[in-house]
Amino acid sequence: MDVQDLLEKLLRGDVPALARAISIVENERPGFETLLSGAHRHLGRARRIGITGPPGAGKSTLTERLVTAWRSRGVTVAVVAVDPTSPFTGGALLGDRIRMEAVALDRGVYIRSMASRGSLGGLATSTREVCDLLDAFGFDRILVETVGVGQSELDIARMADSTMLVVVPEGGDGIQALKSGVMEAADLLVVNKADRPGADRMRKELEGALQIRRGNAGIRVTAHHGSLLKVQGPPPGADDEGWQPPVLPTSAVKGEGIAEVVDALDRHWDALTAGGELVARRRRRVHAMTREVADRALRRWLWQESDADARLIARVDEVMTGRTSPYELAAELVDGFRQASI
Ligand SMILES: Nc1nc2c(ncn2[C@@H]2O[C@H](COP(=O)(O)OP(=O)(O)OP(=O)(O)O)[C@@H](O)[C@H]2O)c(=O)[nH]1
Ligand SMILES: [Mg+2]
Repeated sequence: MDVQDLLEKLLRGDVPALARAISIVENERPGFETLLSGAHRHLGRARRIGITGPPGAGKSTLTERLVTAWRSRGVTVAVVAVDPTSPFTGGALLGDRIRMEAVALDRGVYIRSMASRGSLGGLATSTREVCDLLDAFGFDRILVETVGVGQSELDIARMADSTMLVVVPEGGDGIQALKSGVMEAADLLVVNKADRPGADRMRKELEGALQIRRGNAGIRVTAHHGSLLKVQGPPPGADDEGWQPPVLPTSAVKGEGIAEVVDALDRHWDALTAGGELVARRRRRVHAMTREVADRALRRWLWQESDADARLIARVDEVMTGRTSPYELAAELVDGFRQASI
């Protein structure tokens, strides 16, 4: 398989080539880094949006609504559904839901599921790399949905330009999110299932928490419109980036509050580009990404190409009989390579 040929097809908008490239990257098959390297100078057009939140918060339903809203504005969208807890590529979580809808035959929409299959680079890296291919292909928006509010979801959220945290009125998700630090990474907070009781209380709770975080209570200006809250533009200079995360109520099942989310994402994008934060974020991404690629190359070399594993296997008995510990042995192995590389 000619990687260069595949890349050219992908850049021309060939969907089967895209699907093939994604599976090569996902499975880290030979040539995948050459492919990504070639795609790299075609990146930067797509806006990447991460959607995270506890299981069942309505992320997929919201995603579907956002896709429909963007498509009606002529914007193309790729959706990557990531399940960090599943060792299998799910598909059922999000893919089936959207595939059943009107967007199924729309060439402006592409849907892909991902799961942690024990790749060397880890799920966050693979997800970012699949997003790179979708960006190079030419999608206007890339939505990445991840289930949960833990560290692995956070890692995935960090590769987005805009990160959305979706919570529900019940269960004190807002506070949980705060503790896990996801709220720190959120540019938009969505209280979905606002058709249920408690949405307004949750919204206030989250706004209060955001204000405490910033230490500048009372700045936000908001107004009620029916059952849903409309959020005004952020006051300039409200924080370092000139951006205050809005708290947006939605009812994804009813399709309410969706236009407000689309608007808030556009405003966030404007704030990112106007303040130079987009370049700063993307610079951090390139830094993190290069470290990941180097990490993966080191691990590959250490365990697949060097004789480290053979040397380790030969000495496991020394640990078993108590002559050394795994820590001493690992330090010796690393020291050996360090000496050899100087
Ligand atoms: N009442 C109400 N139910 C909703 C709303 N949005 C989604 N749901 C329902 O909540 C359930 C979960 O929705 P999903 O969109 O699958 O949620 P999710 O966050 O993607 O779920 P996971 O990916 O499994 O974590 C479904 O039964 C939806 O119909 C809403 O706004 N209001
Ligand atoms: Mg889902």
